[in-house]
Amino acid sequence: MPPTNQLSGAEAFVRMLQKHGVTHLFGLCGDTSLPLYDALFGLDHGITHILTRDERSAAYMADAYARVSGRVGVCEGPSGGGATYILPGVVEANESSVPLLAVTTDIATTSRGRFTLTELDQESLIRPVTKWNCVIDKASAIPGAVRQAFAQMTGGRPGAVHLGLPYDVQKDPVDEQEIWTEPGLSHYPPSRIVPDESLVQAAASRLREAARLLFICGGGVIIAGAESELQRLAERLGAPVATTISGKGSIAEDHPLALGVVGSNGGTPATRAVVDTADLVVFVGCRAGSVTTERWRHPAPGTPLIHIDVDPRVIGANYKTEVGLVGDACLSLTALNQELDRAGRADWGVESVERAKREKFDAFLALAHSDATPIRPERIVLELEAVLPADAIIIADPGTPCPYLSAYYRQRMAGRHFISNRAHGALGYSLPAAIGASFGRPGAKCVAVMGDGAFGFSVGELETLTRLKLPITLVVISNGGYGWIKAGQSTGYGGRYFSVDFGCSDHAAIASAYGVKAWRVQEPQALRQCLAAAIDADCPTLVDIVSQPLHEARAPVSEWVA
Ligand SMILES: Cc1ncc(C[n+]2csc(CCOP(=O)(O)OP(=O)(O)O)c2C)c(N)n1
Repeated sequence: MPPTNQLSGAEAFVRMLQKHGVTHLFGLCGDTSLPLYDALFGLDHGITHILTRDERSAAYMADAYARVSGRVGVCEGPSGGGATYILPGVVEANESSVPLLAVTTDIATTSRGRFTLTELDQESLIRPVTKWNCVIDKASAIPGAVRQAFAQMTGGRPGAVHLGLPYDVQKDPVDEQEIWTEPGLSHYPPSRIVPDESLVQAAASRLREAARLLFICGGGVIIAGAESELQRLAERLGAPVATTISGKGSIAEDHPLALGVVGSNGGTPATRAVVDTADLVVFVGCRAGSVTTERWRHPAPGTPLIHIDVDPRVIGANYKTEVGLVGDACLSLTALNQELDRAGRADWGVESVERAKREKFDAFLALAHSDATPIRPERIVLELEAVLPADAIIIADPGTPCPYLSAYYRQRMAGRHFISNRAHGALGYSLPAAIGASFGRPGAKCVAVMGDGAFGFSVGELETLTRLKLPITLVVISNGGYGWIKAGQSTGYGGRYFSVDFGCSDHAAIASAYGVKAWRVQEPQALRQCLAAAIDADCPTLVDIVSQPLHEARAPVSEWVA
């Protein structure tokens, strides 16, 4: 035992998390984590540990927790398999600009190179998927490494970091006086980057000239809390506001200038037409990636462009840019609002949005009111929208949920109320993410919508859900196969279906066996009542919906390959 003015490495680590305002830790135990768990057991730290059934889930929970709370998400797992299993969540957070701290414990430094069970170069494994990464080789370096980790993950473009804690390092002593922090790093952004004034003026003068200006907003607007400044600027200029999937919530979608999601996943011909008509596009907090731009075709190359992003690498990566503003989205939009005074051409913005929305939703509603079986995905979105409160948080897995909810679920409040894992789109995100989100925003109704393929990836966490008694609702869109890929084989490969169908399971029965209150719905007329009952219940619920397969549906998808 270390003397009284000293802590063990594991205790020092826990104290450093506590000092940085960490209140939730998602993770799964292992041999190399025993000192860490003992420190969590012994100290009075106020951190709630959420035991998961898979490290991947722990990382997804921490990711969603961070997305909805504006705080750092923290997850942990043991050496070897724990590190390899935690990795999918680390990469998703890092690429989605989410501040996530992944902690892995490790074999003792003295056991390296001796065929020790679980030995793995965890630092090398995780390096490509993090902003910063370090396996701490001596206990005295723990406080400094934790400070560095928080600065790195919250500074500039937020992202993921990894800290490795070898077994012996967790037991070695650390001087208590080293336990201190820089203030303000538990939230993001902790400090903001101001855009260059002369570039703000250049951008403002281009905005003044444009007749058909369009904003395309990515996740950066919500991360920066720039929703009000965006709305002010759009109203001032009379410009439509389109979003990426991650940017859904940059503006309330019932606003007359809110165009909705554009791109190959969730965009429709009507929304694309507005993108194609613009004579100046402003990307805000948006990487202008393959899905948003339908592989860099909409906007067409050569369209005059302004790009605002906190990450200089993004600007000019995909499009020739007239003015690039490197800076925080909120400060950049505020600066533009201060620079501009004219009232805009509201007619182009409001009229083009109105026309596009009418065309899009007329087509949608014709299908959504259909009583056909198996139940159409359009009907599911309509009924879900009808029963959900405006402040609900919806998390959409890839497959049917992502394009349908992106396109047709009208998010009535600005802010983070919709999440989809758009960096890698790995299946099985939504269930654990809903658990993380419910801790990140207590009291909000969290709903995970997944295909039956995605359900199979995350089913183990049904036990976590019942253990924690969280009033989360899961919706399974069940079509007996990997529908998205089958649709790709239908449209691009002559309907030569190969190894995309699996058996139909009764997901309601599975959920019931775990103690989740569940319904199986085959008739469209029964859907609203079941969804309403599930949403209202004060316990975990699941609604299993036998649905039209994606390759037979009219999905708002222009390309099945990103
Ligand atoms: C981990 C992972 N493996 C493979 C894929 C490729 N993929 C994208 S969508 C999809 C099918 C999804 O099936 P399901 O969850 O049942 O939803 P559906 O498309 O049928 O609505 C697959 C396999 C993926 N996104 N993630």
